Amino acid sequence: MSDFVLYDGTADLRAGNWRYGLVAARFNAAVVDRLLEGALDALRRHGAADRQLTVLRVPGAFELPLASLRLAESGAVDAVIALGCVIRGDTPHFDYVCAESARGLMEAGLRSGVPVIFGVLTTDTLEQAEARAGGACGNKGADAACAAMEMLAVLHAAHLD
Ligand code: INI
Repeated sequence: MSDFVLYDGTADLRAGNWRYGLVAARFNAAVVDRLLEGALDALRRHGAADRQLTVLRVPGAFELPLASLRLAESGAVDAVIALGCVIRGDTPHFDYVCAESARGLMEAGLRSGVPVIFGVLTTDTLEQAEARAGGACGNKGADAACAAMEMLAVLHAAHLD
C-alpha cells in the first residue's frame, strides 16, 4: 500500500462540460484535416457536444502559437488543441518552423495557464505523416484530444483549475 496521493486524469476519460478550442493549420491540409477529424471524433466519442467545440484554421504551423494564445486568453475555451503537419522534405526551414511552433505552443500554455496541446506532426516524409493521421500509426489528432481531456481532468481532480 502506498501513502502518496495520486491524481490520474486517464481514469474514466471524458470531455465533461469543458470547452475545447481546436486550432488547425491549412498547410498540408490533406493530413491536418485528418488530424482534425480524429480530434473531433475523439472529443465526441467522449461525450462532447458541438457547442463545446470551437475550430480555428490558420495558415501554417508557424501561426499556431499566436492563435492558440489568443484563444486560450479569451476565456472562451478551457483547453486548446493545436494541430499541424511539418514535413522535412517540403522546406529548408523545417527546423525553424518545428522549433518555433513547439516553443510558441509551450509558451502559449504557460502564459495563459490553459492547457495547450502539441498536436503537430514533424516527419521526414508525407508517408510518415499519413501513417500518423489515421493510418498504421493511429491518429495523433485523436491522441492530442485525449491529452487535452486528461490535462483538464487531472488539474481539476488536484484542485489546480
Ligand atoms: N507550415 C506547415 O504547417 N508545415 C510545413 O511543412 C511548412 N513548410 O514546409 O514550409 C509550413 N510552412 C509555412 C509556415 O508555417 C508559415 O505559415 C509561413 O512561413 C508564413 O508565416
